Amino acid sequence: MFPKIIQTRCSRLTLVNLLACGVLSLFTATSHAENADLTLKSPNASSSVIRLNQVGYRTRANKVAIVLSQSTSEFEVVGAEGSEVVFRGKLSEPVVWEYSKESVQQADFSKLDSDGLYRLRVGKKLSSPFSISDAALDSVHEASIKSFYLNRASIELKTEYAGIFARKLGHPDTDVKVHGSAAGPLRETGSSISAPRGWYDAGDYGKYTVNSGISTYTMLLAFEHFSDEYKTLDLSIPESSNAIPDLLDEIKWNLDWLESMQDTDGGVYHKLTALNFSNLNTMPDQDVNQRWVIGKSVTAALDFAAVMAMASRVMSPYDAELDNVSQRYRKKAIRAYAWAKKHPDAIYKQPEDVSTGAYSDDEVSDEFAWAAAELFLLTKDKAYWNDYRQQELNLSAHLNWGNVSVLPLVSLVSFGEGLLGQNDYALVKKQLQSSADELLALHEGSAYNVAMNDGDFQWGSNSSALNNGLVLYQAYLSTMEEKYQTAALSTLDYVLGTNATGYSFVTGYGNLTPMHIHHRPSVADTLSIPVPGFLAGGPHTGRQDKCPYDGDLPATNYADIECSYSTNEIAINWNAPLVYILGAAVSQRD
Ligand code: 9MR
Ligand code: 9MR
Repeated sequence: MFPKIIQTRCSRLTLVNLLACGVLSLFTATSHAENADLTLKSPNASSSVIRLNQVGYRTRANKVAIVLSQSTSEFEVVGAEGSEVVFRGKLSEPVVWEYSKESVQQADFSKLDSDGLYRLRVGKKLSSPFSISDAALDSVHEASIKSFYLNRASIELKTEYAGIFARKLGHPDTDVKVHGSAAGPLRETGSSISAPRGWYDAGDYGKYTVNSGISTYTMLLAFEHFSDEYKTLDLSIPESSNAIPDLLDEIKWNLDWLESMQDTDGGVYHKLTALNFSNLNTMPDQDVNQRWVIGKSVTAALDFAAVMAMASRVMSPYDAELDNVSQRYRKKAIRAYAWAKKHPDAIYKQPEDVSTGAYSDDEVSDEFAWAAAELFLLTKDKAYWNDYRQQELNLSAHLNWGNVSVLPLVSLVSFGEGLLGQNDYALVKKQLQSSADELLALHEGSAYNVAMNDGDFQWGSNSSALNNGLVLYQAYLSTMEEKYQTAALSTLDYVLGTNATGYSFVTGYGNLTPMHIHHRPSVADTLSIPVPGFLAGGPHTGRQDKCPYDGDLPATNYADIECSYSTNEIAINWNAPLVYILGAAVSQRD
């Protein structure tokens, strides 16, 4: 019999259900752990010895748990109630993971492919329950996308779509003032523009062009790579009944805003925020501070150009419904790129009267390469290709908002076959493959089965893991070699519980999951649970927020407290690769 597991009820969701499911899974799993007559009494005691994907494994997926070294060399998988043994295996040799200083062993139960609800047992220690089922990730996948809707600016979230997370409209952004740092001849300091919609960046209410760029691109890439899944996915958002796939509708909410960030000269505002962060305990509608467009930077222009070019390609099949949107995006992309070429030194500098996020980056060759590659793919104009080839890229730097070197390769390999000459295509493919091979080596050498290095344990470390997964997945798409898929999807297991903190980092999903994210609506609403589907930033030792922490190592320095914006905030550029990897996982076919 299929055990009582929430994923069965949540597998094919209406979105109202989804919101209930996000909440329910939080409590159902916890009560399993508490009620079962087992060695472990508290819901998180398992995390002290056995770490695994608390949300679940798809039936034929790779399944590896991490066990703190034990005196026995064997493990078992048992039914969730603790009785029958369904699988026996040997633990790997103990190895110390440098990032948590623990000696750990791997328990590989990939061969167990009968659906059910189970626990892992090592000696007398039992893990929290986990499911094996092809529907295991459906709910978290949909929630990871729905979280973008739940972080929309300029819209009331109605109960019909948002369930208990309904809230009033905040930040209409129809009267945004031009800051001195962003003024030009046609738009003077203090003049007003309208720039509504978009997603809030994170736990704050700012809208930042650079970070929006990589996030929107990643979502568009997910749509392109997993379109079979996304053409029919119903997210229960206000646009669900139109002719556009819901994921594209959601992305377009942000593109609508992004478009309006372009100045009349083609340059692009760096961000749209108040001068300072609002108090944490503030709902969107309560934050009525004046909002400003601030700065015009080369990175904003280039990221804007890259995303508008990509969006122009992806949206073009829907031009009839969307008022020829692809032509508009195309023109905007071309103009932003031309502005960037004229202003290569326009590095964003935070004005003295502003203290919101900076997203400043003075290494712009990667952004130039990315925008040039996207514009080449869109327009087929060789001038962009020549520009692309002039940039020197540091391909061993891992993907994040400030380093997008690998993105032009991802796009050129995915969409450039036939357009690039054979030799050029072979070259970009080889470069992408060698980035993936470096990550594969990290994965294979990792005691925790995750492709992460020192640099990845930074602000938003969970997204570093998933971005590495995204790059690994590109090698799978171009070679169809399973090892890349396995390594890519392991990053998902990592964020869903197979990590040294014992947390499943997606709100609402898992046995032990963040309850106190640094996210204004989650703090300020009257609910005791956070808004679901968000990925917490994750551990690293930066401690920029000066909050109290238990762990002090790269992989353990994490605290589920509101204070901790450096480890427990959420952000669109962290959720976007979560969506991508979940999209990859749910699209996995035999
Ligand atoms: O809430 C802000 C968060 O969204 C940012 O990521 C973070 C870093 O820029 O800053 C947070 O705001 C804090 C500010 O920097 C310092 N004073 C306390 C604020 C949190 O309430
Ligand atoms: O993700 C950003 C991280 O790389 C930076 O070190 C940090 C401080 O500048 O800012 C992070 O981004 C935050 C942004 O500045 C404001 N919105 C919330 C973002 C996530 O914490």
